[in-house]
Amino acid sequence: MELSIIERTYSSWSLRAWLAVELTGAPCAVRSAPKGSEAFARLCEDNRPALTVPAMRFDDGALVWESSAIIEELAQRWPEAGLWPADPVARGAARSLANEMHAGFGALRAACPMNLARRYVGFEPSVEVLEDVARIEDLWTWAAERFGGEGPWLFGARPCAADVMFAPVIARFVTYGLGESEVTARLQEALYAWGPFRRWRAMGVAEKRRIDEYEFDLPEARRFGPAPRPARAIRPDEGRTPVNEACPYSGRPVAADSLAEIDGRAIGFCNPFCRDKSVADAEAWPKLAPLLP
Ligand SMILES: N[C@@H](CCC(=O)N[C@@H](CS)C(=O)NCC(=O)O)C(=O)O
Repeated sequence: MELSIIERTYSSWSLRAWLAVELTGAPCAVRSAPKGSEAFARLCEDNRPALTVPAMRFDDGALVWESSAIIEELAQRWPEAGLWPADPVARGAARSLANEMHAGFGALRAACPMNLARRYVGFEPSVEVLEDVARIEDLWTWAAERFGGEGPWLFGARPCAADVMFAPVIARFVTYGLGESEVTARLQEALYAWGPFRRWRAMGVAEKRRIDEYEFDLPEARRFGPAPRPARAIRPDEGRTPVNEACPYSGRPVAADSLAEIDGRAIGFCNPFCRDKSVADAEAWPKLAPLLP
């Protein structure tokens, strides 16, 4: 499978599809292109008639775009993954929440673009945004009380497609300081500690792309979520020797320009992207864990 996306820090629809793929556990290549670039135009041409990302090319050649369609297709192809709750009553509710998200909340989406790199202080939401926030919190509390049990997710102990649909909204609430319900706080903790989300966020940092139209000139609070291990990229002229010879992700030889110091230990990777996603959040990567001090 190949999933086409744009910048991870900003692309909320791409994030939804990626998280849904992660729920299936199926291997999936990612093709990423910067928004507005020639590479993005080529990607769209290859995915015709899809005009947007995410777009998924399945192994049998099926092309599926629109995040909700991708999620449905994944749910049908991997029924054992439980993308939707098994209980029909809970499933009906989960589908309703997910679809209301896909079709709605335009004021929130327009005024508060997803930006996983920021946590602003002093953002002043409009009345329309606050109405969206109130409706979302009402939906979350309603679902969590009826179907969530001990949580932490909307429909229980593990995330489902409804949580995936709302993941970028949960992140917006963190970025812009929105929401005040107990369920909101619970979902925020759960999302920012969830491995697939942490990895996506770390790769967004490693992409080092900034889209000015999605940035605000506001002060920022401390980063939300589990604190990453102290880490930095090592310059080639530092002459450090890594503890490993093969990249923990690809198995390819370590490259001289792709070393990182993580918790004081020099670890090597096969390219700068692998290095930088590890520096951003070392504990998000199961394959890196055996090399960490
Ligand atoms: N309704 C679509 C929305 C997809 C969408 O708007 N994707 C954005 C990226 S998050 C996009 O492809 N933008 C193209 C562009 O900005 O040129 C879905 O659910 O997948």
